[in-house]
Amino acid sequence: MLELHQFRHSAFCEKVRLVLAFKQLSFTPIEVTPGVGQVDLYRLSGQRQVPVLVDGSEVIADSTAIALHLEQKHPDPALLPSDPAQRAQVMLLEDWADTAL
Ligand SMILES: N[C@@H](CCC(=O)N[C@@H](CS)C(=O)NCC(=O)O)C(=O)O
Repeated sequence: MLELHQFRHSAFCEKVRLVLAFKQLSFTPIEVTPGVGQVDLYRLSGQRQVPVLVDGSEVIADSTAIALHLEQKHPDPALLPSDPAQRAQVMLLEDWADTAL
């Protein structure tokens, strides 16, 4: 069972929801209350930002780390091209989108 600790309106959480939908994975959304709810999030993940994915005994913070985790565990359908150069381009574009948009 996957749990996504999120702020519903966060773009980084939407990014993870899009990956989950693309891979047709069901999950339970856990809405984090800004401020006080982040104390529990810190206890869970060692940091205070959403999104955080709980996948069994694994706790993964950061939307890119979550996307890569899901890609590794559920490779089909693939998010990333198999060609290393194209894959690197995708990761560059993703980093640009995360930091510039
Ligand atoms: N690099 C992180 C950024 C996550 C992020 O900035 N989350 C914001 C919500 S959009 C957050 O949790 N802010 C609360 C805080 O910093 O206390 C990712 O990709 O997941």
